[in-house]
Amino acid sequence: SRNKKIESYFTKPGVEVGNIGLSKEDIKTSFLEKLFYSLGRIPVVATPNDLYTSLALAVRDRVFRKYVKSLEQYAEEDARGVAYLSAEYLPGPHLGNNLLNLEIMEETREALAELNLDLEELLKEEVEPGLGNGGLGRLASCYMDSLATLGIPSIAYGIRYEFGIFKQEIKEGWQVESTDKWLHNGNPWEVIRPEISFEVKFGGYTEHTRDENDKLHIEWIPGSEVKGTAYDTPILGYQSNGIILRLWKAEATESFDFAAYNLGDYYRAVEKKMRSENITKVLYPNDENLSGKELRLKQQYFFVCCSLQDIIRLHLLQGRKLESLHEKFTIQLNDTHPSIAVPELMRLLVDVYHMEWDAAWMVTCKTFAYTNHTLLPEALERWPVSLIRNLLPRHLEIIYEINSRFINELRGHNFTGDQISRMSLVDESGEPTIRMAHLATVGSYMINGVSALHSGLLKKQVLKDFAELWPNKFTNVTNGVTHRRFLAVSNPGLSALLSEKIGKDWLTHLDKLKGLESYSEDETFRRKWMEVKLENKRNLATQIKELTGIDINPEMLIDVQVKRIHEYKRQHLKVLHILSLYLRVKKEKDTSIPPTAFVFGGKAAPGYFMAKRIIKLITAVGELINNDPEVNKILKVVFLPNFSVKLAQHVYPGADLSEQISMAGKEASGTGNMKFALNGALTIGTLDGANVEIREEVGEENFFLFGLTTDEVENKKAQGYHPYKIYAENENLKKVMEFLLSDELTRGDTELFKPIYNNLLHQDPYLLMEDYQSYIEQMENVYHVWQDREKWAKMSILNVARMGKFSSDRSIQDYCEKIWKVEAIKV
Ligand code: 475
Repeated sequence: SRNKKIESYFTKPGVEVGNIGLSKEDIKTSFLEKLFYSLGRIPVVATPNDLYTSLALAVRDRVFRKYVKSLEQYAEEDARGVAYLSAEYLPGPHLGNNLLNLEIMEETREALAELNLDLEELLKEEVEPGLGNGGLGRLASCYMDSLATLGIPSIAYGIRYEFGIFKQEIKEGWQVESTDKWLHNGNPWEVIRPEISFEVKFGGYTEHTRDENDKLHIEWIPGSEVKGTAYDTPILGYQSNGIILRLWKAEATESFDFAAYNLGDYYRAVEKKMRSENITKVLYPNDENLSGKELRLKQQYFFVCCSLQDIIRLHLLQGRKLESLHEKFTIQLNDTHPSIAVPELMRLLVDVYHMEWDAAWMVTCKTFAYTNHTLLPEALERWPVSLIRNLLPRHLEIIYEINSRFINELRGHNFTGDQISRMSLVDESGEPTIRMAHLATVGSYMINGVSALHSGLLKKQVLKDFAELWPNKFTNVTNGVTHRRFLAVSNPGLSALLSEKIGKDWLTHLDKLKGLESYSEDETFRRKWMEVKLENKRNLATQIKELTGIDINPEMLIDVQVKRIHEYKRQHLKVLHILSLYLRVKKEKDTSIPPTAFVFGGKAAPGYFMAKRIIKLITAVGELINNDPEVNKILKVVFLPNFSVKLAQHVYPGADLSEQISMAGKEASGTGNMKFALNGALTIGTLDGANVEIREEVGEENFFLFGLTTDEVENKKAQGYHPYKIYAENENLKKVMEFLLSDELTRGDTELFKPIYNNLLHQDPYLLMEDYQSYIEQMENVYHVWQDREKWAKMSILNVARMGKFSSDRSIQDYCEKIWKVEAIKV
């Protein structure tokens, strides 16, 4: 049936070029047009990638139509808009999401079926852009979905990394990294804009001269230059507008090879070109950790410089003056990664557009707002003064000037010397460094944390002095997730059940889920609920089998922890619990434990020794348990390789239990916690990040709480914490800990888990020993409730019904009201 003449595929006579209708026939026609005329393929020879690409192109046309409409309207209304600056994005696969947002999922499925093609197969073909590490990048993408859906005039800027986050494979139980060639098969979603490109300077020196009127002129004579070119990807909202994700790629400037070329030194010229392109080659894979590498600072400045030039271009295009920049644009800094934007905007306004310092500073401080995503000291960005001097000599001067004026202001407020040195942008305690969080804070009109707890701690810890100086500049915006991708697209079974009961309004108003509450008492509904969950668990079991070869019985309790591997997130606490169960089954012949599959997933930073050991520990425990016939009917342990947005979309719907077990005070918010609960998983967690608010919403009786609170953690540490003592006094814990060194687990390599063992016994910075008992006990309670599936189902329904607050639509509305003062313009 694939071997037909081209004409026979077009059922409509006289099909027109530029067909963008939404009917089944229109989609079929466009799909074939793309296959024939954009790719030059006929069905018999078309590869799966050709078929996927044709469909993607057909869908992209429709997405662009919506985008162009939004743009027209935004321009017409001369609206105030948001520019979102983020070094990372994790959009996930575009195709399914765009089909949902265009409301053509079924039409497309049928159109393809008539051509003997399966939509699901084509969806699988898409390689996602892995342009981020984890939470922060994914949050940026959720926000784009909501900005588009709500009709907020906005543009998102970032970096078009040629290699995204590394691909993770598990070999002999260890993480092995390889490069992510996400562009290998082409990228049908992006459009290059060769005419939107800007020059970016690096290095060199500055020249200070005075003119005849004694006015100071400063010129930056760079040592090198590169060009940034825009690549645009349209992001469509649900039933509504579209916005652009504009990513910059580094290239050599036109003149790059001039001198060398004329001298006939072709190779030297090309080498220079390659050096320029290095800037956007690869994403740094450190989540919540500094790399401190020059190339990373280059990446940050590169994308900030291009983005600010573009914003200014857009502003001037409308015939406006730069003095009003802050009235038309607000620029959101996604963490400090783009915070070099503060001195860069000052440089552009003062040096390039000749504004007076005070006027320029007023515009700058009213333009930026800054979101902090982490309090971990090792993640707070600091750049050595020497590095900035070499790479961005003019910016260093500007930072010093900002700092000296700021310090004068502090003196005016009678701040003490201690306070002043704590608050200074320059840390002179060791090698002088610039504290980027301070720079972002001084240069912004608003600063926010990402959950109520985190925003509170931000004011109490990292930015304490600043919060005292400017109490009104600090606020909270609790994170949210897009329920369109993480429920409607990824969990069609549950979505259909929801819509059947409460209608489809929840797609744009997640609060409508409240309407489900009363059905938790309805037995028939509960049965349907459990059937949907079981189906999703079967799907997850299939994924697990495909990816790991491990068989999971879908009836088991599926207990999941997926997130970056980090000691503060305490994946190893989960492992200690699993080992305690293993010992019960194995040594005490206790078969009363409900069958459970423990599923882990997440990447470790390639240079993070302990995180990589923790992965090896998980897989070693898996090897032991999964291959032991005495145990493997009751317990299974799985490590899913290469966790990604695509894989996540199978994981959340299939989970029964969500592990959110970080030490209190460390997880700024978490967003996986929200995705699990939205899909009907119950949570076991500490009072950390947004867990606090999730528990508040779903009710404490529907949440499995354990562990110390943030205050208790602080007190414990202040009193002097002795993990060894806890270990010595808890027989069960002792056995579990000793098992880490056993031959059974380590196969004779007794050194294998010593680093983890020693760390827990003698330092234990994240209080695993302290929280162990409380965790074990709460897990017993989980099992107790699990035995009563009706009760479990009730709790699950109530969790979903009460998740309204955690839509990213609500977060974006909060940003609009509390920070941006921007209004929606719906097409
Ligand atoms: C928090 N990443 C989550 C999420 O707000 C929170 C830091 C330095 C360099 C590279 N990446 C980072 C983060 O700091 C990060 O992802 N933070 C996370 O942001 C969104 O939900 O609790 O850990």
